[in-house]
Order: sequence, then C-alpha cells, then structure tokens
Amino acid sequence: MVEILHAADLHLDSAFASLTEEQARQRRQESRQLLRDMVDFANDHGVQLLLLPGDLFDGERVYAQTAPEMAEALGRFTGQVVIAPGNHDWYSPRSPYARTLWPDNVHIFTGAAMERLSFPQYGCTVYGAAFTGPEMPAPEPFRVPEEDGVTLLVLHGDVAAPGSRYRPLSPEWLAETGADYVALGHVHSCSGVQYAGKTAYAYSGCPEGRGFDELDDKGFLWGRVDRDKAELTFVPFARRRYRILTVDVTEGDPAEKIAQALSGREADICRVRLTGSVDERLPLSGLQQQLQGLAWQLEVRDETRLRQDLWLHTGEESLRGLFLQRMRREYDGADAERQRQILQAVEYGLAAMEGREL
Ligand SMILES: [Mn+2]
Repeated sequence: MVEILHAADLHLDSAFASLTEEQARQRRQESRQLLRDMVDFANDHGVQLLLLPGDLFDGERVYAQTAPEMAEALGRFTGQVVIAPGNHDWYSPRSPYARTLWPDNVHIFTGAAMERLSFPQYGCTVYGAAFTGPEMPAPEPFRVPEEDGVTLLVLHGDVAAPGSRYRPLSPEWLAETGADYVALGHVHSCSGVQYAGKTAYAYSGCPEGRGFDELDDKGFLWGRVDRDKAELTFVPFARRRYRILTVDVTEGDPAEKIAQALSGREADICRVRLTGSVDERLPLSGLQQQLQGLAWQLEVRDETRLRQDLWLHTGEESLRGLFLQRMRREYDGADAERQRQILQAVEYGLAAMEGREL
C-alpha cells in the first residue's frame, strides 16, 4: 500500500486575462505559494508519493523564479515526486524541466515511451511518459509486469476522447495496463476514482480555477493505493474560487441582496448576474463600487428587465400579446404577493416565448 497525493494542471504563470495586471501578478504569486502549501499538506499527512501528471507550467516561457521556487518547494517534500509533462509544459531541452536543477527526490519523465521508476521503499513501481510536443498520439499497448508490486501510472492524456490530439486513452487501454492506479492530468475538474477493469484512474482536476469556466471548489486527490484498489479523497485546496451567483432584484434593495449573496466570498472571484424586473436601470458602477471588498474581484452583470418592458407587447396580435393581456388582468386585481408571482410568471413566459435564457 502506498500513500499518494495526486495533483495536476497548475498552469503556473497563466496570464489571468480577466484580472487587472496587479491582481494577475498576485494570482501568479499565490499559485506558486499553492505548491508550497501542498507540500506542507503532504508532509503533514504522511504522503509518500507526490504524482504530478502535467501542465504544471502554462507554457515554455515562465518567470525566472517559477521553476526554481517549484524545485525548492518539492525539495522540502519528505517523499518522492513524479512528474509527467503535459501538452502545455511538454518536455524539450528548452522547457523549464530541462533548464532547472531539481532535487534528488524529483523524477521527471522525459520521453514519449513508457519509463519505469522503482520505489522499493514503498513497495511500488511508477510508470509514465512525457508529452514531447504540444500533441501526442494514442500510446502503444502497455502492460505492467506482474512482479512490480503496487503499480502506478502517471500520464497526461485524454480519456474516452478517441479523436483527441492530446494522447487519447481508451478505457480498454487503461484496463489492459493492469496498473492499480492511473494518475491523470489534462481535464480540469476532478473525476473522482473511476475503474476500467481492475484499473482505477482519475483526474484530480486543477487545484485552483483560472476563469469563469473553472468554477467552485478545486483541489487534489489524496489517499492510498493498494493492489486493485484506490481509496482517494478530493481535498478542496483553492485559495480563491470562481463563483457565478444569480441574484433576483425584483424586490428589495439590490445592494443589500447582492451583499447577502456575497457573504463569505471575500477571497473569491465572483460574477453576480442580476435578474428580475426593475422600475429603472440599476446604477451598475455605483453598486460595484459600494460592494467592493465583499469579493476579491467582483463583476456585476445587469440582466434585469425594465418593468414597463414586461407589458410592452400587451394586446398585440400574437400568442405573446394574448398571454400578456391575460396576465395583466390578473395582475391588476391581485394582492402584492400574488403580483410578485405573476411578474415572475410573466418573465418566465416571455423568456420561453422569445427563446431567451432567464
Ligand atoms: Mn493539458
């Protein structure tokens, strides 16, 4: 049995295009710190193998301190580190992997063919390969030898995506390997542990989101691997999460309602979508300023509809017109609570008829 931590797709030195320059700089610094924190976690929890299947760097060009800081952080790990470069940080003589002095406990796959690392102190063997260019074909069939003890594979690749240019890996190929666990990189959300035959495999996802297409909790997988069994837990580790919050401001003070939705999000990067109907256009930049500080970065999007607009097409000769006329009659004779429901029904109805998203 071997204790592992599996993390991937750090994409260090990403540009973070949606942030200000200063914030982007801070984020890059934070993601370098993340690796140190991860090593602390690993040391505190008796992890023996740190498996890093690629895209640790966002590209070939990194800031001068990035790779040396990574080497320094990994050098403080009490176990062994295995890195399998991916499509963003593919191995070449120009890559940070080749140009950095790594501590003895760091092992980096450098070839496209499977390489073998033996760790008798943990009773296990690790296989893996690198990306040696920005794209890789499907690997040759591969099977681990029976006598290897607990066997792990560390690979960057695309599972169940037959046409992929990023080393497509079929479940059949994974099952054929006979490995006990395949630590994968490339997909940025955690897959949880899956099985192909007796072979367990997983994407850990990225430990930190980089945009609104990488929402909510991010982290790594941690636990133990034994013959034919992987017991791994997802550990949320992101310092900042990307969140999209929808706030209906039909009623009440918009600032208050947004503040409520943002409570506890000081460290996060939030996009607030304002929905519902309002009497007049919201003072967006004022709101944004007033609520500064409730999130690390806040973006407010006005998707509300002016109340009068709701009834604009009442009575026109169409399904929409008839619908509005009917709703308007009900609205005029209803109490406040009922009116609120009717407004909402009108919003949904109009959205459906106009093929819009609410
Ligand atoms: Mn990738």
